[in-house]
Amino acid sequence: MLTLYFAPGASSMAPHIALHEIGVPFEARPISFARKENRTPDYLALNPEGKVPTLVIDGRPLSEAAGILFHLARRFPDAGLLPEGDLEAEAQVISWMSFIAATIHPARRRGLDHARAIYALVDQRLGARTWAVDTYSIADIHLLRLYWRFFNSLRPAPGAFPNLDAHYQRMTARPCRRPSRSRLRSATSCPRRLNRSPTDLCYKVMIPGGDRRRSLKESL
Ligand SMILES: N[C@@H](CCC(=O)N[C@@H](CS)C(=O)NCC(=O)O)C(=O)O
Repeated sequence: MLTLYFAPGASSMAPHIALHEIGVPFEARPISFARKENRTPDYLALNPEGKVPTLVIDGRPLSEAAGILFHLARRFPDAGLLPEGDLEAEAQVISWMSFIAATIHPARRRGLDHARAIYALVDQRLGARTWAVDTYSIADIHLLRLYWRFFNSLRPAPGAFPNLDAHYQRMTARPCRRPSRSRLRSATSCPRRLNRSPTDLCYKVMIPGGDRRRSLKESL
Protein backbone atom coordinates (compact mmCIF):
# COMPACT_ATOMS: atom_id res chain seq x y z
CA MET A 1 0.00 0.00 0.00
CA LEU A 2 1.35 3.42 -0.99
CA THR A 3 0.23 6.67 0.61
CA LEU A 4 1.53 10.03 -0.62
CA TYR A 5 1.33 13.03 1.69
CA PHE A 6 1.37 16.11 -0.51
CA ALA A 7 0.66 19.85 -0.49
CA PRO A 8 -0.60 21.44 -3.71
CA GLY A 9 2.23 22.95 -5.73
CA ALA A 10 4.97 21.79 -3.32
CA SER A 11 7.89 19.44 -3.92
CA SER A 12 5.45 16.58 -3.50
CA MET A 13 4.17 17.39 -6.99
CA ALA A 14 7.07 15.43 -8.52
CA PRO A 15 6.26 12.07 -6.86
CA HIS A 16 2.57 12.84 -7.40
CA ILE A 17 3.19 13.08 -11.15
CA ALA A 18 5.36 9.94 -11.06
CA LEU A 19 2.66 7.93 -9.30
CA HIS A 20 0.14 8.92 -11.96
CA GLU A 21 2.64 8.25 -14.69
CA ILE A 22 3.27 4.76 -13.33
CA GLY A 23 -0.43 4.18 -12.91
CA VAL A 24 -0.19 2.32 -9.62
CA PRO A 25 -3.01 2.65 -7.08
CA PHE A 26 -2.10 4.93 -4.19
CA GLU A 27 -3.78 7.00 -1.53
CA ALA A 28 -3.23 10.77 -1.84
CA ARG A 29 -3.34 12.58 1.49
CA PRO A 30 -3.36 16.41 1.16
CA ILE A 31 -1.58 18.36 3.88
CA SER A 32 -2.52 21.99 4.59
CA PHE A 33 0.40 24.20 5.60
CA ALA A 34 -2.10 26.96 6.46
CA ARG A 35 -3.72 24.70 9.02
CA LYS A 36 -0.27 23.50 10.13
CA GLU A 37 -1.17 19.91 9.41
CA ASN A 38 2.53 19.30 8.71
CA ARG A 39 3.28 20.13 12.35
CA THR A 40 0.91 17.68 14.01
CA PRO A 41 2.52 14.95 16.14
CA ASP A 42 1.13 12.30 13.79
CA TYR A 43 2.72 13.89 10.71
CA LEU A 44 5.99 14.67 12.50
CA ALA A 45 6.21 10.99 13.44
CA LEU A 46 6.30 10.26 9.69
CA ASN A 47 8.47 13.21 8.69
CA PRO A 48 10.32 14.86 11.59
CA GLU A 49 11.11 17.90 9.41
CA GLY A 50 7.41 18.52 8.86
CA LYS A 51 7.91 18.69 5.09
CA VAL A 52 6.22 17.14 2.09
CA PRO A 53 6.52 14.80 0.33
CA THR A 54 6.33 11.71 2.45
CA LEU A 55 5.53 8.38 0.85
CA VAL A 56 4.37 5.72 3.26
CA ILE A 57 5.21 2.27 1.91
CA ASP A 58 3.32 -0.46 3.74
CA GLY A 59 3.49 1.63 6.90
CA ARG A 60 7.12 2.74 6.50
CA PRO A 61 7.73 6.43 5.74
CA LEU A 62 10.14 7.60 3.04
CA SER A 63 10.92 11.32 2.72
CA GLU A 64 12.76 13.50 0.15
CA ALA A 65 11.40 13.85 -3.36
CA ALA A 66 14.56 12.38 -4.90
CA GLY A 67 14.47 9.28 -2.68
CA ILE A 68 10.77 8.74 -3.35
CA LEU A 69 11.20 9.17 -7.11
CA PHE A 70 14.09 6.71 -7.08
CA HIS A 71 12.06 4.18 -5.10
CA LEU A 72 9.11 4.46 -7.49
CA ALA A 73 11.27 4.25 -10.61
CA ARG A 74 13.12 1.16 -9.36
CA ARG A 75 10.05 -0.53 -7.95
CA PHE A 76 8.03 -0.10 -11.14
CA PRO A 77 10.63 -0.55 -13.89
CA ASP A 78 8.01 -1.09 -16.60
CA ALA A 79 7.16 2.61 -16.34
CA GLY A 80 10.61 3.36 -17.81
CA LEU A 81 11.44 6.20 -15.44
CA LEU A 82 15.08 5.23 -14.96
CA PRO A 83 17.62 4.06 -17.55
CA GLU A 84 18.16 0.33 -17.13
CA GLY A 85 21.46 -1.50 -17.46
CA ASP A 86 23.41 1.71 -17.98
CA LEU A 87 25.27 2.66 -14.84
CA GLU A 88 26.51 5.96 -16.19
CA ALA A 89 23.06 7.08 -17.36
CA GLU A 90 21.57 6.08 -13.99
CA ALA A 91 24.28 8.05 -12.22
CA GLN A 92 23.46 11.05 -14.44
CA VAL A 93 19.84 10.87 -13.25
CA ILE A 94 21.04 10.83 -9.62
CA SER A 95 23.39 13.71 -10.42
CA TRP A 96 20.49 15.77 -11.79
CA MET A 97 18.30 14.99 -8.82
CA SER A 98 21.07 15.91 -6.35
CA PHE A 99 21.61 19.15 -8.25
CA ILE A 100 17.88 19.87 -8.17
CA ALA A 101 17.55 19.22 -4.43
CA ALA A 102 20.78 20.88 -3.31
CA THR A 103 21.11 23.79 -5.73
CA ILE A 104 17.90 24.56 -7.61
CA HIS A 105 15.32 24.04 -4.88
CA PRO A 106 16.93 26.37 -2.28
CA ALA A 107 17.86 29.04 -4.89
CA ARG A 108 14.78 31.22 -4.46
CA ARG A 109 15.43 31.64 -0.75
CA ARG A 110 18.65 33.48 -1.67
CA GLY A 111 16.84 36.10 -3.74
CA LEU A 112 15.64 36.64 -7.25
CA ASP A 113 19.02 37.47 -8.77
CA HIS A 114 20.52 34.31 -7.34
CA ALA A 115 17.56 32.25 -8.58
CA ARG A 116 17.93 33.71 -12.08
CA ALA A 117 21.65 32.91 -12.08
CA ILE A 118 20.94 29.34 -11.00
CA TYR A 119 18.28 28.85 -13.67
CA ALA A 120 20.72 30.19 -16.26
CA LEU A 121 23.09 27.46 -15.10
CA VAL A 122 20.32 24.86 -15.31
CA ASP A 123 19.41 26.04 -18.81
CA GLN A 124 23.03 25.66 -19.85
CA ARG A 125 23.34 22.24 -18.22
CA LEU A 126 20.19 21.01 -19.96
CA GLY A 127 21.31 22.40 -23.31
CA ALA A 128 19.41 21.40 -26.44
CA ARG A 129 18.90 17.79 -25.39
CA THR A 130 15.36 16.44 -25.28
CA TRP A 131 15.52 15.07 -21.74
CA ALA A 132 17.86 15.63 -18.81
CA VAL A 133 19.63 12.38 -19.72
CA ASP A 134 19.33 10.38 -22.94
CA THR A 135 15.91 8.92 -22.13
CA TYR A 136 12.93 10.36 -20.25
CA SER A 137 13.33 9.81 -16.50
CA ILE A 138 12.42 10.90 -12.98
CA ALA A 139 14.98 13.71 -13.39
CA ASP A 140 12.67 15.30 -15.98
CA ILE A 141 9.69 15.07 -13.64
CA HIS A 142 11.69 16.62 -10.80
CA LEU A 143 12.97 19.38 -13.09
CA LEU A 144 9.50 20.13 -14.46
CA ARG A 145 8.14 20.75 -10.99
CA LEU A 146 10.93 23.18 -10.06
CA TYR A 147 10.77 25.13 -13.30
CA TRP A 148 6.97 25.18 -13.24
CA ARG A 149 7.10 26.76 -9.77
CA PHE A 150 9.78 29.28 -10.74
CA PHE A 151 8.12 30.15 -14.04
CA ASN A 152 4.70 30.72 -12.54
CA SER A 153 5.82 32.72 -9.55
CA LEU A 154 8.64 34.83 -10.99
CA ARG A 155 7.62 35.08 -14.65
CA PRO A 156 11.03 35.17 -16.34
CA ALA A 157 11.28 37.24 -19.53
CA PRO A 158 10.25 35.30 -22.65
CA GLY A 159 13.26 33.48 -24.05
CA ALA A 160 15.33 33.94 -20.91
CA PHE A 161 15.63 30.18 -20.46
CA PRO A 162 15.04 28.70 -23.93
CA ASN A 163 16.15 25.15 -23.13
CA LEU A 164 14.03 24.97 -19.99
CA ASP A 165 11.06 26.42 -21.87
CA ALA A 166 11.43 23.78 -24.58
CA HIS A 167 11.72 21.03 -21.94
CA TYR A 168 8.59 22.35 -20.23
CA GLN A 169 6.69 22.30 -23.52
CA ARG A 170 7.83 18.75 -24.22
CA MET A 171 6.78 17.65 -20.75
CA THR A 172 3.34 19.20 -21.00
CA ALA A 173 2.79 17.70 -24.45
CA ARG A 174 3.65 14.15 -23.42
CA PRO A 175 0.92 11.68 -24.26
CA CYS A 176 -0.67 9.53 -21.61
CA ARG A 177 1.18 6.32 -20.86
CA ARG A 178 -1.46 3.71 -20.19
CA PRO A 179 -0.48 0.80 -18.00
CA SER A 180 -1.37 -2.58 -19.39
CA ARG A 181 -4.34 -4.09 -17.65
CA SER A 182 -2.68 -7.45 -17.21
CA ARG A 183 0.12 -5.78 -15.26
CA LEU A 184 -2.11 -3.64 -13.08
CA ARG A 185 -5.40 -5.26 -12.37
CA SER A 186 -6.87 -2.71 -10.00
CA ALA A 187 -8.17 0.70 -10.98
CA THR A 188 -5.39 2.98 -12.10
CA SER A 189 -5.06 6.41 -13.57
CA CYS A 190 -2.50 8.32 -15.52
CA PRO A 191 -1.94 11.87 -16.66
CA ARG A 192 -3.33 12.84 -20.06
CA ARG A 193 -1.73 16.20 -20.17
CA LEU A 194 -0.42 18.84 -17.84
CA ASN A 195 -2.17 22.07 -18.65
CA ARG A 196 -0.45 25.40 -18.83
CA SER A 197 -2.64 27.47 -16.61
CA PRO A 198 -0.46 29.82 -14.54
CA THR A 199 -1.42 28.50 -11.16
CA ASP A 200 -2.68 24.99 -11.69
CA LEU A 201 -1.18 21.74 -12.64
CA CYS A 202 -4.04 19.68 -13.92
CA TYR A 203 -4.10 16.08 -14.97
CA LYS A 204 -6.82 14.75 -17.17
CA VAL A 205 -7.15 11.34 -15.68
CA MET A 206 -8.57 8.34 -17.50
CA ILE A 207 -10.14 5.67 -15.40
CA PRO A 208 -9.56 2.33 -17.11
CA GLY A 209 -12.69 0.30 -17.64
CA GLY A 210 -14.69 3.11 -19.16
CA ASP A 211 -14.43 6.42 -20.91
CA ARG A 212 -15.28 8.38 -17.80
CA ARG A 213 -12.72 11.10 -17.12
CA ARG A 214 -11.96 13.16 -14.12
CA SER A 215 -9.50 15.90 -13.35
CA LEU A 216 -7.01 15.79 -10.58
CA LYS A 217 -5.84 19.24 -9.76
CA GLU A 218 -3.06 20.58 -7.64
CA SER A 219 -3.72 24.28 -7.07
CA LEU A 220 -1.64 26.91 -5.40
N1 LIG B 1 14.58 18.33 0.43
C1 LIG B 1 13.15 18.13 0.49
C2 LIG B 1 12.48 19.48 0.52
C3 LIG B 1 11.03 19.36 0.83
C4 LIG B 1 10.44 20.73 1.09
O1 LIG B 1 11.16 21.72 1.26
N2 LIG B 1 9.13 20.77 1.17
C5 LIG B 1 8.48 22.03 1.47
C6 LIG B 1 7.47 22.38 0.39
S1 LIG B 1 8.26 22.60 -1.19
C7 LIG B 1 7.73 21.90 2.77
O2 LIG B 1 7.19 20.86 3.07
N3 LIG B 1 7.66 22.98 3.55
C8 LIG B 1 6.90 23.02 4.76
C9 LIG B 1 7.69 23.55 5.91
O3 LIG B 1 8.92 23.65 5.80
O4 LIG B 1 7.06 23.87 6.92
C10 LIG B 1 12.70 17.32 -0.74
O5 LIG B 1 13.31 17.45 -1.80
O6 LIG B 1 11.73 16.56 -0.61
